[in-house]
Amino acid sequence: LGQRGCVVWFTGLSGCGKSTIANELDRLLIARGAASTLLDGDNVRHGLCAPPAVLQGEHGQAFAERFGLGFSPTDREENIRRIGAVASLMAGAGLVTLAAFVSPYQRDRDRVRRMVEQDGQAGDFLEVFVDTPLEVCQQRDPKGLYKKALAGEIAHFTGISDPYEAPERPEIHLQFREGMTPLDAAEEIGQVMQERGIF
Ligand code: GGZ
Repeated sequence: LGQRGCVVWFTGLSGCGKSTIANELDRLLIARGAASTLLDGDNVRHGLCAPPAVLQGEHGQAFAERFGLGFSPTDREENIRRIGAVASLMAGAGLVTLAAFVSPYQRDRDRVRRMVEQDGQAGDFLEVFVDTPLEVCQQRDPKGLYKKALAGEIAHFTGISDPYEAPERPEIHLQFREGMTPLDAAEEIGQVMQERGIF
């Protein structure tokens, strides 16, 4: 490939825009000629972190849900650990690896950072804080999850009944501005990457 990989780690509340921005950045980087790839909740929780197929087949969905990863602190920790390990491998293979997960705990994000930084091949780790106010996320509510969480139908919902630990020192802090598009945000990240000589 002749390109050095890296991990760009997006964190923020459900509905903050991290997945949409990561998708825009992915396209922007590919247009620049980078080999870029994207991991997000939609593809990972149904694949890498889904319950084993054997459980689903033999015992039905309820049983599978019991053994797949949920949203307790330890399940989130394991979810982020697996994703971090995969992201680190991808980056080590030279890919610009974009990962968009709520990842609400600083400790879990720091663990991924160390994993990437200690892997001599993986390259830089950039933490991107998509800092969209809870009220805005709640208003967007694209999947109706906030409504359900507020009605008590979803337990451990980040921002409602579960904590979100804002990054202490993110490389990139995307503060919400009225009228800011996902493309604007992606370009801002692309700019920082260029300045740092990443791509
Ligand atoms: C937070 C939840 C929850 C709970 C389901 N808390 O907007 P979405 O729908 O697409 O993004 C959220 C996604 C979170 O999965 P992650 O793998 O990113 O979480 S973590 O990094 O914390 O492991 C949301 C949906 O799944 N979702 N229940 N209780 N988000």
